[in-house]
Amino acid sequence: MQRDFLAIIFFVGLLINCAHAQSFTDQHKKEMCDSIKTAVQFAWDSYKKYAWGYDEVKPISKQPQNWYLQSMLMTPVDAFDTFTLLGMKEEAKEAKQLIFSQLNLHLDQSVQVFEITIRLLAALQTAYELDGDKQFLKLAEDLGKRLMPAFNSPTGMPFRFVNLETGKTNDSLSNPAEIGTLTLEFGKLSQLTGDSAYYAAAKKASLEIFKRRSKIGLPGSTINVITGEWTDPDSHISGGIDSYYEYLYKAWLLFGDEDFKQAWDVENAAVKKYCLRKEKNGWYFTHVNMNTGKETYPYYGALDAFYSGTLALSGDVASAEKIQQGNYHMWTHFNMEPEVFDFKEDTIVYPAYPLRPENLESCFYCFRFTHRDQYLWMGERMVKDIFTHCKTNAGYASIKNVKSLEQEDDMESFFFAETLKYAYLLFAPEEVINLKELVFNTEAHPLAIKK
Ligand code: DMJ
Repeated sequence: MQRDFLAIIFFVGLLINCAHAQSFTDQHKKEMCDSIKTAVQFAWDSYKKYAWGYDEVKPISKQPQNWYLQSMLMTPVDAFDTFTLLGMKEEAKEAKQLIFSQLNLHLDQSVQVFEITIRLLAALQTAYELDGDKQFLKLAEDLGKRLMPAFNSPTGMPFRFVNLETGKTNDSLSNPAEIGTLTLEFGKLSQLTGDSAYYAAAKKASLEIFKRRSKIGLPGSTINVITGEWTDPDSHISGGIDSYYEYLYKAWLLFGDEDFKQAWDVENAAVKKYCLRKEKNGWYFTHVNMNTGKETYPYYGALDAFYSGTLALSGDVASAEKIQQGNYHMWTHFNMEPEVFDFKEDTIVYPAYPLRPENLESCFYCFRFTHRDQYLWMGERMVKDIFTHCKTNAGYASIKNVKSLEQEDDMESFFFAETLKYAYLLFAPEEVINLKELVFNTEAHPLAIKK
């Protein structure tokens, strides 16, 4: 009798579980969207209260902070299109007024070309395409012109830093991501202004990396933009190389440029041949020597998680799903995902979680291309973990250590631009974003595909 009773309880439990795994109701999706909007609102209110006019708010000490000597309004510029897509009109208006009244590009300071391009140049162009106000385009063009001297190297690959007032460049040791992640933004600027020089410079830079791939097809981690020599042969898909791959495919999507499609096909095949590892918890990418293909470290991390999304977008949904399985394991195995982990030992190598978006980004793409509710459940778990562990009295904090869940006094602008945007889009009605009509840059700013 007792055994029958236990069997019934087990069976009912199983049914509830299955139902849970299968259906995610519209009401539930709406609740998720509402809770994400509330989070955006709360984080923005903190910025307004404690850091108005600065780059970012520090969410624990409630202090403002700038990247450089003067503010470049990182948070409001990066966040504007998130407000717009989420239908937060008042917040979009506040950010727009702040940008138009205070964004000053006459800066006699050296800035990082990659970061300023993916966050500001892209965001200003998206703002123009979404909002239609020409002032956004004027700012984007001004910024693009000021960044252009960066490409004045013997190889055409940009220096890492450029002074926005004088055009003086510095730091010749760069990497494929910082060199190859400019094509969408500079290409869009060419489309919007009619000046082809922007796209030509960024395209050349990216293809200079491609040209220098090893015999087995892989790039290294560090390259000298003056000599064109690799100075670090470690090859992987992580930070420093990641968005070089992402932009090969996306430049093809946005501009229909065959050169990029060919480069993507070659690079993606090499990465899958030499770096992909099929493990029991999912698929991961490892680090190898670019010349021999020999494994250096079986390390994978939060940044690497983007590749699943790019593969789904490129049509390889089967691989994307296996990689996303690995991404989710990386998230759930340690409270939240660590920056780097050893996927063979299942141990943490670097324990921080700085509010990164890539895992949610790939979850979004996997959902869009499969419509499997499992990705909504995955996303819900990640979003809830962020809300539970990262919330402070003044926004959302990075995590110093995912084991102890100790917080760190930092809220990067990509939390607004990417993490919260992909989280929202995962649950939102699909009409909000049509993937056939736009391409997200690496900071999640959607750029329109020209018909
Ligand atoms: C963002 O600035 C971009 O996604 C970039 O490509 C990688 N790092 C952050 C988010 O993690």
